[in-house]
Amino acid sequence: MRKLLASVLGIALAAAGTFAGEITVGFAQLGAESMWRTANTDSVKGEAARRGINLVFSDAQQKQENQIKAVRSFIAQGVDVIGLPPVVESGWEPVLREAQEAGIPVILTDRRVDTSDESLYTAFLGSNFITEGENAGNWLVRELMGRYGVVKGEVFELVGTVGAAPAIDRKKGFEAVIAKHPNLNIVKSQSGDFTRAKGKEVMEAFIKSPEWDKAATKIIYGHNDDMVLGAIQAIEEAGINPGKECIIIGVDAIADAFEAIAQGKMHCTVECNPLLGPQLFDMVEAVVAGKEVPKTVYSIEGTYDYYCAEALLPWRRTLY
Ligand code: GYE
Repeated sequence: MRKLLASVLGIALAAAGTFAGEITVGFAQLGAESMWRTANTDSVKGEAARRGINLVFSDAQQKQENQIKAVRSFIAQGVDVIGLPPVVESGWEPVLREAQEAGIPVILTDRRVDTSDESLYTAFLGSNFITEGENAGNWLVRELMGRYGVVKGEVFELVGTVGAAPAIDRKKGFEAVIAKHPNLNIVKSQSGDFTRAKGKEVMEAFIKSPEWDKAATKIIYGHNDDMVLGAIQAIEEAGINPGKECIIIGVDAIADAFEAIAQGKMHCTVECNPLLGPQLFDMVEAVVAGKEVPKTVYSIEGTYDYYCAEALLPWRRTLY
């Protein structure tokens, strides 16, 4: 009955073209670990406010248990829709089932969950992280060919949060590309948990490793720009010139990465779009109105390097 009323009301409101004050969305944000995340939070909060949607927002500080608690409290409050960017891929089935039993649709944003039961969520909205990893790998192969005429080098990989979809898939996509080149290999790989501070720490350890000394072509591939920017600090503090002595690739395309590239300290960033608010609330309104929504919506994303970073920086500063 509640659902029927909600959908009748939803259709009426949709016909009226406004949901102001009528929809409550619980958004279980995963943390505030990176500039990507801050931009994502601003996009979600800003768009909810613009549409007059009641947003119940929580920040799980990168802990799955906190996110699960937040989802349970949204269920108890009886929100209309839950938005969930799951910090890691596994372990979501019980709480998603609870939401399903309560009749509350869950829209996954940004990161996927690992489940064989797709009925546990309504839709996924975000990036294809495998494609992003491939974009990083393809840029690198072209760069090496252009510079040296051979595809050869040693990769130091700064991995994202262990068990997180973007860490798993950015590695997978990148590895699939470089696997075709026997002289291009990952020689060190460690998690920096998507933060600047940990990226710096991990890079300090990389620089002290025997692999670093042995590497003829030093390549740093970070699963996000924040870790890479932390790594660049470590590299500079060690008296190494990041722009001249390394090849450095990040993911996200935050404005600070464009700036680092423009300054000649970094070489490439693969785009990952955090501005998901408008699409998320389009989907929320459609779901509340009882309309069908696509199961998966991927963002369209590019790759940027030193050919364009400086020219694009002012525009990127207006984005994220
Ligand atoms: O790339 C990283 C953030 O899940 C796509 O999480 C997101 C990633 C993003 O911490 O900066």
